Amino acid sequence: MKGILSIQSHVVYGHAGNSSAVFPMQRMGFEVWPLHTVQFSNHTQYKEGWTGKAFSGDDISELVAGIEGIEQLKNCEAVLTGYQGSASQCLAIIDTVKKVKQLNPNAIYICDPVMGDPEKGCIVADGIADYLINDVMPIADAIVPNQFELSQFVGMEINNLADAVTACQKALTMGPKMVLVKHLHSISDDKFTMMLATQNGCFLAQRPHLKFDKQPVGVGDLISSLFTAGLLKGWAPEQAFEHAHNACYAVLKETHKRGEWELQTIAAQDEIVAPSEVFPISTINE
Ligand code: PXL
Repeated sequence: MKGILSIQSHVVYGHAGNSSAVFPMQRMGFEVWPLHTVQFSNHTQYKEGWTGKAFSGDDISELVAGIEGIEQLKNCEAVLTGYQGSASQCLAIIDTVKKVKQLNPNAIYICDPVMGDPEKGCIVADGIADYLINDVMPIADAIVPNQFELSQFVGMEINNLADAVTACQKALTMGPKMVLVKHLHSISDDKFTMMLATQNGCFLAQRPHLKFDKQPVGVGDLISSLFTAGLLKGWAPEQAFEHAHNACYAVLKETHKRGEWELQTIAAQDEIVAPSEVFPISTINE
């Protein structure tokens, strides 16, 4: 049975990491093999804190070896990674991606390089960012960074649209064939902006900024999962990008309407498949 190996965090309560990403991919029709990097009570942005633990790099390798043992790893069509619990897990991910690609040369690797944002309370263990930049992002087919993560990867500041295009083009020379910037905050205050860069050019998607008392968490994990599912449907990257953008907005609208902080992926499930509000993407002419 073919499937998507999704290596991310698990939260018992709410939606972040695999707890944000798995259901949308299932709802879009895919078998998902969730492999958890941490098991926390809730995401790390609750001011009350959280409980739980990170797994080790060996825990990941052991589970992947088990799937290989039942001769299913060759059926892995995509590896998707997000929030990592320890630097040693990055090494296990590199081994996993290599092994999957050996067994299935058509498999793709999508990397959401979660580096953390201490100001927001997104806490990521020390050493992870270095591994992501130097070892993990270069072997990905697609990366899904935010503006900060992209600027760390390519080693340049991003202050406007032209910088963002330059940074994406540089990233395309460093290994990945697709760069989806899940949030470009320096482009506009009143619109939420995402960018896609491939060898076909650069594309922009913009949607209204919904005002939340507290910004929902796990939105990036949702976007990378929707993009992965779209690519596996065989859609062109631009189409997968536009769908991810529209479906993400639909989930945010439902979350906003209900006055919730945790993403309302279950309530918005039909919109994940067929978003009712569509924001056509535009091509950026350089
Ligand atoms: O969405 C990023 C993320 C993933 N997993 C966990 C988190 C966060 C962000 O705070 O806490 C556990």
